[in-house]
Amino acid sequence: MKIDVIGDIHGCLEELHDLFYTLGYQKETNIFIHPEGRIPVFLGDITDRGPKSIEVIKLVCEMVLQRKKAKYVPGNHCNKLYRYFLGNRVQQKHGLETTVVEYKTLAQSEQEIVKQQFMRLYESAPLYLEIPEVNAIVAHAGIKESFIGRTDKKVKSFVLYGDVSGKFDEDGRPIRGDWAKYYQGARWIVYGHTPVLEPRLVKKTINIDTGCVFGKDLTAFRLPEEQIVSVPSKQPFLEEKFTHFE
Ligand SMILES: [Mn+2]
Repeated sequence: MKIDVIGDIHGCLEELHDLFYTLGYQKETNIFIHPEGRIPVFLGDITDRGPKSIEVIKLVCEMVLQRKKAKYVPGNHCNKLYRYFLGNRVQQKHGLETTVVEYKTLAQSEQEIVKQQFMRLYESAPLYLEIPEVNAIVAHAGIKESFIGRTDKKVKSFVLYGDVSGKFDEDGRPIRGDWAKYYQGARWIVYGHTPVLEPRLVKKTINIDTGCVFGKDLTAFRLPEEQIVSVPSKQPFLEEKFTHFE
């Protein structure tokens, strides 16, 4: 099996289309198919902030659930949207508000379909994916080596929100631990969640959230080729949203 892991989309549907075409996929009855049978893996945070979250939900659901031509793991934004659809009281900020506005413009019957589809996608998704064929693990915010194989609360929080301490810097951004620096494993860990200007490669870990929704790129990581493919964003560039690692 050959895979193309796709970074945080955040409603950037046009850039996702561009990326699929750049990767050699073809559009076939609403979805994208690779002529050599490559499998796209969406690594979470498919909605919020960007212009077309609902369309991205529909495409991902069709590819993953109906046609079984792609895989998906959830991100923290997916978790929050799921809790919104459950009827939980969640704060409509940090991007969820844009998805809710889009959702509310849909006809009632259409809302019901989108909600059911997304909830099914979320409920049927693993917390993270182990893909032995390409010696890789795909987890939204990454995963510590000792967590691999576990799905308890601590691991769930780590793969969704990352290596956070609960402390914040002066700009109100969470202070994050740098788990990748300590990773010693032989398997690839492919993740996103923290926007970086260029894919960040540390040992056998790679962060491919190149901040498409903040105006940089949408990035894929191909395995087993270990190849990075990016397309430029069409969104306004917001430099302050990017994290700079040492
Ligand atoms: Mn995230």
